[in-house]
Amino acid sequence: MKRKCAVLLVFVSVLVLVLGCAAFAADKKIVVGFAQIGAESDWRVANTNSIKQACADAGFDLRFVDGQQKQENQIKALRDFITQGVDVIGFSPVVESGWDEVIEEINDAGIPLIISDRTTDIEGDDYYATWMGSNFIEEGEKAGKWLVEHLKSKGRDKDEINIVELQGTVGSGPAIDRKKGFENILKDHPNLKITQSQTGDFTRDLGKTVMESFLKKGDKIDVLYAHNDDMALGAIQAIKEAGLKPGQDIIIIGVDAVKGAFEAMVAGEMNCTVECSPLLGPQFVEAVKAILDGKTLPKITYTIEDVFPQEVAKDVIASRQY
Ligand code: GYE
Repeated sequence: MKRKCAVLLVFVSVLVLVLGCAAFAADKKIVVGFAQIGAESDWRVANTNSIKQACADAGFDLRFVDGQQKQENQIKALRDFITQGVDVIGFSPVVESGWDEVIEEINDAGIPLIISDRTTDIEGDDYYATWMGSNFIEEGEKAGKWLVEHLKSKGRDKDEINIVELQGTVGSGPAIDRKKGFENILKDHPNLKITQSQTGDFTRDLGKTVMESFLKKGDKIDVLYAHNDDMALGAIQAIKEAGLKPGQDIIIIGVDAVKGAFEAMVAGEMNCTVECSPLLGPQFVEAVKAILDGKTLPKITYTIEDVFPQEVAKDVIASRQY
């Protein structure tokens, strides 16, 4: 009898243990670390909101760090995620170079890595599970093509056209590629020249300051090509303060298609924005789930995007989500 009781006791204990573990496993949240660049632009704020919302909807335990546009802060966050043993790491690299060491550490720890939005200069594609974002070269080309067509429609395609360029963060994927893409188109149009080009670090404040210095030089400026809308919006302010009419005296092209750009276009102060969607949250969440389910994802997934000229702004503005 005693023996039967002992066997039963062992059986019950094991059962309790197994059920307990199962309940714990069901309760255990997926832990995701995300090292964001900062909050430098409206695009970035929308991107952060999209990621936070999608992770909350999925019930993830999201460890989110704002790197305040400093690479060292992002590297520290990535190392902290390794120490915490998160299930998946996501990040958007502020610049392309300088990630080799920390990414090796992530790989050695066996934590899957999702890169979103920006790119690194590391060769090969073994070091990350998947990358999602925009084709920045194509965005630059779209901006260039729109300009060529616009000048043609105004009968100015044979004129000497001076372009000033506000570049994004030095060494970042979108700054390098949006410049490259735009110049790809200019190559076939020698009368279109970039006469001044400087970084505005993707911020509205620097966009304004740098535009002020472009204007101070006193040379003729026909076009402003800004690598994002925030810098274009800052520049519009500078152009107005200089007594000129943005969108008329100077043709203004931005990238992102944020609400502020549509408002400026409706007001006739900006001419075109090339879309770059920050709404990557749902795609990010799907990628996390797929990776943890052991699925293999495509190494690159580009977002599908549009170009919005001033003429369509007032019809489209109400439907914009960021
Ligand atoms: O265009 C800019 C932001 O990396 C695509 O970063 C992103 C860029 C975006 O600050 O507004």
